[in-house]
Amino acid sequence: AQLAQDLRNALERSELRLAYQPQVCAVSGRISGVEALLRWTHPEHGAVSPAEFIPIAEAVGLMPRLGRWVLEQACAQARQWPAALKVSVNVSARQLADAQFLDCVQAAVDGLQERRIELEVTESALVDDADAAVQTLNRLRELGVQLALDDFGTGYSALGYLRRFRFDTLKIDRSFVNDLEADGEARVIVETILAMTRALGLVAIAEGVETAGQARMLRERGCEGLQGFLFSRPLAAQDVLPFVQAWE
Ligand code: G
Ligand code: G
Ligand code: MN
Ligand code: NA
Repeated sequence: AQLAQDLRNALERSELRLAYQPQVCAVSGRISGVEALLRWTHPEHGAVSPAEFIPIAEAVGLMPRLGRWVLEQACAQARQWPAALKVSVNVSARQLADAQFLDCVQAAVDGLQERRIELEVTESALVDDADAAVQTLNRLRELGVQLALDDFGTGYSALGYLRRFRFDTLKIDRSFVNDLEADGEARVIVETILAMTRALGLVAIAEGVETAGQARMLRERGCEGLQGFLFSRPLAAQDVLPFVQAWE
């Protein structure tokens, strides 16, 4: 309860910021985009993970406001960066279901190039009311944003959603990437996900790439996008352009 109260104040007190984790295109070798990741530095507890405070924000009704701040912040930041850099933003289940969400996205992406912003949704965001979710995703597509299915492989019915809605990007959950070198089954699963991704005309991005061995295996198997600590940790906004320039 105290954390919920603190979170209410966090926005005004500038305790929240976005970090941006680079994504590498295995084909061109370039940085193709960044994923915005919310960070909260609590005045007493220090860093609190979004995995901890986002469920709280949702439970106490703070998510619409927090989510809007994230979107606006990420889009404002995108305007400062080259148009070739895609900016991905995570969207929670509650946000997707929120009546104001579409207007909020429309306002945030105003003036930005089509497909410059990508929204990442998890399967759990789609389960409650799949029909409504698919309708929202279609509207979002009309607004010119790209759509990614996040944490792929960890939910219950991802394949069903792939049939009902054409995502642009499929993000392979880091649990599979993590086991890639040691575990033949993880390898088969990743290969199957990549084959399906290709057949459906989607782009795959592997998350949580930590070793050169994982990156090589993913590249050899035709995984187009790579993201993880091997390339970069999430960066402060001002460090993104220097990183991209040093990379090239
Ligand atoms: O960055 P980190 O590994 O601590 O993120 C933990 C979880 O929080 C991840 O599942 C990530 O998708 C989620 N997350 C990070 N930033 C945001 C955000 O801005 N909005 C939402 N809804 N989830 C986020
Ligand atoms: O659920 P989502 O995929 O949005 O979560 C992204 C989270 O994964 C971020 O919080 C980020 O800090 C974390 N992350 C990014 N790269 C790596 C990595 O290479 N290893 C691990 N363990 N976590 C990572
Ligand atoms: Mn994500
Ligand atoms: Na993920």
